[in-house]
Amino acid sequence: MNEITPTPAERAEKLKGLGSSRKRVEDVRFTQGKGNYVDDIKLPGMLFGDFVRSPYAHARVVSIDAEAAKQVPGVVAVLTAADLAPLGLHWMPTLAGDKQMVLADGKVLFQGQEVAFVVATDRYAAADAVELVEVDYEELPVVTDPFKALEPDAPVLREDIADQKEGAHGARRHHNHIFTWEQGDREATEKVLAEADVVAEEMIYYHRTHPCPLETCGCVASMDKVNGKLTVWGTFQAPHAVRTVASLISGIAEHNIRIISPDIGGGFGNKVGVYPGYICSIVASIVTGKPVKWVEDRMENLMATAFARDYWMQGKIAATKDGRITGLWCHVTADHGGFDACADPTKFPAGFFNICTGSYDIPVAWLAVDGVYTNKAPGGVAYRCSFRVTEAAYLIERMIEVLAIKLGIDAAELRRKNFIRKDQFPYRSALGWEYDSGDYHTAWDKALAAVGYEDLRAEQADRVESFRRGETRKLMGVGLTFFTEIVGAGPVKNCDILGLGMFDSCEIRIHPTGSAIARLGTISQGQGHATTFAQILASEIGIPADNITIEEGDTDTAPYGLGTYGSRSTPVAGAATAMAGRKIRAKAQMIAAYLLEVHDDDVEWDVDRFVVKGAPERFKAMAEIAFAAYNQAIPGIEPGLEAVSYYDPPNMTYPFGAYVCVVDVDVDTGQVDIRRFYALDDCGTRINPMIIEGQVHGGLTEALAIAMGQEIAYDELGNVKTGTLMDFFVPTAWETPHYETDWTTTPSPHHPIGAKGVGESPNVGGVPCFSNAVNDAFRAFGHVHAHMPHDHWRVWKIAHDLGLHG
Ligand code: MCN
Ligand code: CUM
Repeated sequence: MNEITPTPAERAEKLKGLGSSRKRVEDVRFTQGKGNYVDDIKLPGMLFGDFVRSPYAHARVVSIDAEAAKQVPGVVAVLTAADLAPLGLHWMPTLAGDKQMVLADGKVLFQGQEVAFVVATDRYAAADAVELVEVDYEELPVVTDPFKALEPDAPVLREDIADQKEGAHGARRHHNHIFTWEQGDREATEKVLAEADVVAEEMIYYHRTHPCPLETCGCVASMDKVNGKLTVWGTFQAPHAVRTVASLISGIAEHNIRIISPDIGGGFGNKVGVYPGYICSIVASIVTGKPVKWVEDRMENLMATAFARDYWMQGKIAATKDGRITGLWCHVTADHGGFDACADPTKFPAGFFNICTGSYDIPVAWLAVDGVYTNKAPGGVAYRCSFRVTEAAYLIERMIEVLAIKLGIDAAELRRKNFIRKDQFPYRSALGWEYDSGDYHTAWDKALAAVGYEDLRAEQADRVESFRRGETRKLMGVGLTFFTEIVGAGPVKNCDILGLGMFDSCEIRIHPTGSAIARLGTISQGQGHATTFAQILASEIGIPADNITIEEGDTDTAPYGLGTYGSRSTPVAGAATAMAGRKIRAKAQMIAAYLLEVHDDDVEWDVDRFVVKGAPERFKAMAEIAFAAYNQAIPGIEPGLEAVSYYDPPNMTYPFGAYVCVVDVDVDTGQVDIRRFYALDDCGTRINPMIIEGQVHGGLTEALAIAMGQEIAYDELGNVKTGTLMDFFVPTAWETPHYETDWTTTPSPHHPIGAKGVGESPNVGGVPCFSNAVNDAFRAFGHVHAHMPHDHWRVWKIAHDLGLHG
């Protein structure tokens, strides 16, 4: 038989499908200044909004005098709660089932809270007028400590619900208490703890931090009073959900609302929430009949939009003498700030924190999370976190280290001993998850071999000896982490946001000449969806990725989807893309069979064509099939070649990773040098290795930031001490170390192409790894645990408290 040229492998390579390190198609625009961000949108007659914000963390608003502000030339309106109240818009629902003031209604609950909204013809006029709005405040006692907030005589923060005994997630036991969320078997766990050979206990605090994306949050709202249509361009990570919520809140019919997320300059979870700025801009546009733009500045972003973490986690872990873990107990005090505006699936008020048994086969566990109001900004969850998985991974990966110290067992060995084994998958955890697939031992051994683990420990021991002899002032730390992620929310049966099931979607249209457009319910904020989703399709339908346009973020054109966060795009929308592709292929098969004059079953798929079985020289390539779909009357087949898939995943995906970090710590300055960082990620089938590597680099750098210095800190009066980039650490190329990336591939058994998410993994695994490295450096001197962030001062303090400064 003649050899068919080009070969299937050559044809596959041309497609740039799965596994190709295809260059990011977005970058052609981005690197040439052709990105189109919210602030690039300029409409005729557009007005600008700016907020008057509270300087106090807790105060009564006695009066607001906007007369002087209104005299500023160009000022069109000054909105206060009193103006929004008749519309029922002075409060808005939060994603967590709570409600939040849009503009201060009688009191303020955190510094930076929105008090009044000034609208002017010019951004500068709006800012000038903000200065002239006179607000008379009466200060109230401030609570920034969640434990103090729960004391019996703590000030009442939320007067609107002070007497309400039931919250969105069950009973409230104190006026500042939001919910208690309990999982697992308390009795069995406490019995195991009581009878255990060894119990390690620690209070692990994951400090308050902030995603701080390069582009802050903002929108342009434009109400067209003639056709009754409201269009809002905004930095939205979930445009369809915003449309539905906007319709429900405003009463505007949903078909008359169009939400557009243009290019987004980083989201990291910060752009999931609904902020007062959006509501005020929409109202202002309706009132004035003009488009209204609102874009917050850096300080506003850091002070008032969704923060992350602020979790006080008390952990207890039980084990046998030889290091077999027998139980995990955890109680979390979760500081949610002034309103519970956390972004989690409805049934999970603490997100997927119950993944806190991690990668280990732990027979029993119990977990309770208490949500608490304080005088801090609302939000929570955001920041590359997969719904509190970051906190969960930090807890278990610190607790393993604490246990290893207590047992006197090597921490790598302790992990290996307790890993869920390959043959145990699918594995049901004590706190209720079903892990889809994993091969932890293989990944761990590969990671330890790659870094030369034994040698590192030997070197570390030598270093301690040299230190004791006074030959060096630098200690060496080896940070280990093995994490299991849970991404891809989620099965509609247990995951929804405000009642909207968390499926996702893809709609494909093949053009007559064999190129295509696919639209998805997700929205890229830098993840490279236009590049990678085209690759999934290229492999499914045999059209080169370069000939496929990917479009997201316009609710008038994209199919309904729940958006991009929780690394759900690949697990959910990626699956929808593959499934829609398969529908295209099924129809293409019928067309090909017709053209080849054989039965449907007599043709088979071969990379980019259907071939007659046993006669590969007889084929119809996808381009030819596409044209036929539009030019031939085929009996029993509609013209055209389009498909849509709404995909409800049967389960989440469980990516995992093995990270090792080596640091040198200067005992006298507290300076930590990252000598080496090795990251092995397993995200199942890899769509684009180069993009994965980019995601890992970015996530690790954010992890470095969080672990080593980034913090939203408050003083006792509730003043934000780190509200500018002077104080809030954002690493530059200078601080960022070299990363060594690696992988194993354990496909997800339920995902159509076996892919798991990866976007959040490096942050989930990175934070504990950096932190473990710093803590480990002092282990030889009796040190067990110190709170993050490990800035120079705190590291110096560890050394000081251990008496290492002589
Ligand atoms: N990918 C791949 N192969 C896989 C898994 C993923 O090639 N097996 C690719 C995807 O096709 C996609 C990227 O990696 O191009 C990330 O995919 P995924 O893990 O599905 O995550 P999402 O696309 O849903 O992105 C969300 C995730 C989250 S929740 C945060 S927070 C975060 C992150 O992505 N925010 C980011 N990475 C970010 N990267 C940038 N540049 N900007 C942000 O705001
Ligand atoms: Cu939790 S940050 Mo991401 O889910 O957008």
